[in-house]
Amino acid sequence: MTETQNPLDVLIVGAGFAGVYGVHKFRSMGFNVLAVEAGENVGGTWYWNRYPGLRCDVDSLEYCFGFSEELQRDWTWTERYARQEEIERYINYAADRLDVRKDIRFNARVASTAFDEASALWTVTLENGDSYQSRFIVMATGCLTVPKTPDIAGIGDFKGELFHSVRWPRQSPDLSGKNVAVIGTGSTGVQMIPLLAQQAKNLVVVQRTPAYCVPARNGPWPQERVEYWRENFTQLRDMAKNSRAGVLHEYGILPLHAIRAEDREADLERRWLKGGPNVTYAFNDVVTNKAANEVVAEFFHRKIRSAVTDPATAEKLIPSGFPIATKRMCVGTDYYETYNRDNVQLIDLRTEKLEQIEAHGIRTTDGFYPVDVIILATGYDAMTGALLAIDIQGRDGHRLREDWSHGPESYIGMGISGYPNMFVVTGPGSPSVFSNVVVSIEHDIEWIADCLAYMREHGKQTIEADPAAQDRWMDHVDEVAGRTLLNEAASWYRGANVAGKPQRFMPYVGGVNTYRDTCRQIAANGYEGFNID
Ligand code: N01
Repeated sequence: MTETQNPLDVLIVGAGFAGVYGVHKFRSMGFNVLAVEAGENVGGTWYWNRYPGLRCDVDSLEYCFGFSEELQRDWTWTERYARQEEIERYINYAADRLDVRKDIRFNARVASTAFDEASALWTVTLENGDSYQSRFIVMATGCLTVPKTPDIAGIGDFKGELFHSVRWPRQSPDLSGKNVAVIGTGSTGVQMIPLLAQQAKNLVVVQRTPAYCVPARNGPWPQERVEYWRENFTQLRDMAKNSRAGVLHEYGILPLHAIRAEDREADLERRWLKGGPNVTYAFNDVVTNKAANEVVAEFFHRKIRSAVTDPATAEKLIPSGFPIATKRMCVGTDYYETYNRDNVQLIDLRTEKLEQIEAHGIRTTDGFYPVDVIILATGYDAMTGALLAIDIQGRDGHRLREDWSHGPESYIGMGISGYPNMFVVTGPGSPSVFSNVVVSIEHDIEWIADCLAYMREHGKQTIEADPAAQDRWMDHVDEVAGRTLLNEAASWYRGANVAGKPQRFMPYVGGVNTYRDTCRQIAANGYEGFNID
């Protein structure tokens, strides 16, 4: 590490995609920058998560940095959906090429940050007591960082091995010959279940809410596809930036009613065969119109019934009670087919109650399932978990834990009233998890960089979201979510998966394209909605 100057210009919390790019970007502008990272290496979620089957559910050609022609040109993705190892290798490659490690302190978890009015500096204190002062802080703490551990009766009495997917051991445990249980059937469960079923003697899946899963149809990239992307990367990336989700999905342009029934079915089938989430974009009103939503949901239900041999098991796997695509779609390989295996059992908590975990298994109202290993695929305290894990103290005694006790509030996801000179990357109130998050990360880092340049150029000390602008923005965030069916699901997007967490739809769903235009306009108007001194 290079010697740290005190105070720093910018301190970044986290060294995932956002932290790595942030160090590079701000440093290249002549700022003194340091990133502090809890892990022992770069990667963020791709450093911590390493469970069997983990892949990214965005095409690898799109899930990468776009700011550097060189980085892009010299890297070759091998598969449509990259495995964790490949993404981790990629971010290490980027960190090496950008030479950012010397400005990252690893094994350093931030405990608190506090803003001092008199000096207009932030003090950032690590868990080991070390502290730094910095003019600006950039929270690059990630949306899916803090694991959620379920409060299930008896879990502490279990005598076998217990793993959370987010803290999977580096030395992957050998599950052969063992009775394994997985709790949770979100994206994580869906990815690991088919592989665990191949390894374990028996696999018990504990399902509280069935998942809608699209087939990944993963495979090696054809050489010509890789070359096409290499040659046209800038244009393709620009198209993604100007799209609804920051990804080159095949966005349907017509609503359900404008398409003949037989054409709908044929298009859904074509999209299903192509793989990936495209099937949920067949009509432009899938998440706004109940009738359109039901057509897609029914299509999935038929697919589940045809994939699963036992009709009773198929019924247990069919989601109910929430519109399709209002919880994050899962992308899997042989997920439903896995339930045709003799060594896989499904506990559907809609019909069978989980009574408790005992020393050597799981007891439900229907019986006892002996298990040696329990894997929690129970998700995250998403979007706010990592921020609120830090005691963030702003101006005039503002404390983020208190200010957000009714749910997160921000101005364009990046600024928070009461917290001058603090920026959040992919924060609640921005498209974040409702987009290709790498595209959103790049946007936010670049927007913050422009803002820092503006402050320097104009000799300004502090920038802070105006409370009225923040209120208006949050009303808009609520309003665009309210135009959709998204509030009808108890999803982690709304904080519904964590007991006691205030429920408010957190990502901005007005579109990546619209959001980028808004942020551009705000900057062009001299950072309208921010108070600058
Ligand atoms: O977490 P989840 P995840 N008893 O919250 C269940 C991203 N991701 O880690 O739905 C029993 O989605 C819970 O049930 P319910 C992606 O954005 C991406 O799977 O709350 N069950 C649910 O089934 C994703 O959406 C990739 O009723 C309990 C499951 O656990 C996000 O991360 C890969 C329970 C948790 O599902 C989170 O996914 C993996 C309890 N007490 C993840 N508590 C990529 O491919 C919870 N559950 C990039």
